[in-house]
Amino acid sequence: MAKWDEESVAAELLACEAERRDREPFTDEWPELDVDTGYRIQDANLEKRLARGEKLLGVKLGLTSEAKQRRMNVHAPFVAWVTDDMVMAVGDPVPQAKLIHPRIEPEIVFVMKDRLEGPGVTRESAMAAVESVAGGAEVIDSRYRNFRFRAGDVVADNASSGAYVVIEKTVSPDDIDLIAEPVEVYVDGKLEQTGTGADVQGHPGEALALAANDLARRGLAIEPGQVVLTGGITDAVFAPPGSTIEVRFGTLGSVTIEGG
Ligand code: 0L1
Ligand code: MG
Repeated sequence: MAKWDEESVAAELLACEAERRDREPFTDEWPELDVDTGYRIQDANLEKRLARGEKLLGVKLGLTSEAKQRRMNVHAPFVAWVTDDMVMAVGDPVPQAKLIHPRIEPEIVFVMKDRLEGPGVTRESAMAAVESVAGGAEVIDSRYRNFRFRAGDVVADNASSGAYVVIEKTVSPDDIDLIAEPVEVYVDGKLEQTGTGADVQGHPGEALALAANDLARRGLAIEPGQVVLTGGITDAVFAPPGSTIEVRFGTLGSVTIEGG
């Protein structure tokens, strides 16, 4: 008999998060934990987050860039949830007390004007539903030791969610070249990562379309007012206590995050 099932994996992931405890991936012991099973676990834990009072704010994509896929050795993008419990204000340090081994990655963020429901969403129809664009940074964390996981594990773990910050400056989607938009990530003043919006599926709007089409497989949609984090543009950098991480976009502004 398998040691793990959907209910016990869901409970263990929330316990690891609460106790700041990492573990080996479930797929080592339960290889049947595939992406579809991972989504059922992810959704079950979203229900638990909402039942304990968190508010659903939107969607985040994972592994939409080649840099992230290569680093994590998982070669398909996926979607997950963001809640108000994950929000950082500009100027907030990394919430080390809540996280196990935080890493920071730059993200292009959309705020939605219209409901976006797949299937059949294209980059163009996705972008037509966007109210505004902002730069941001995600502080990812993983309940898996050394961020070692397979696709089903990381989908179940809400795509390594931790925290995120959105830079206050917003632009209309018509006023920015999202393919060319550059970003640099500095660690303690040293340039560590560079990328452009094109690194996210060729255009972050492709990632948005992908999210809507993927959610439709579960009968879900992206709602007006929700945020969408389109996925790390570059590989993530570690953010230990004492470090200073700066994410600097070309036109979308910059944010400095202290490791705490
Ligand atoms: O731990 C990870 O890197 C998986 C989540 C990926 C998040 C992203 O690509 O934005
Ligand atoms: Mg991310």
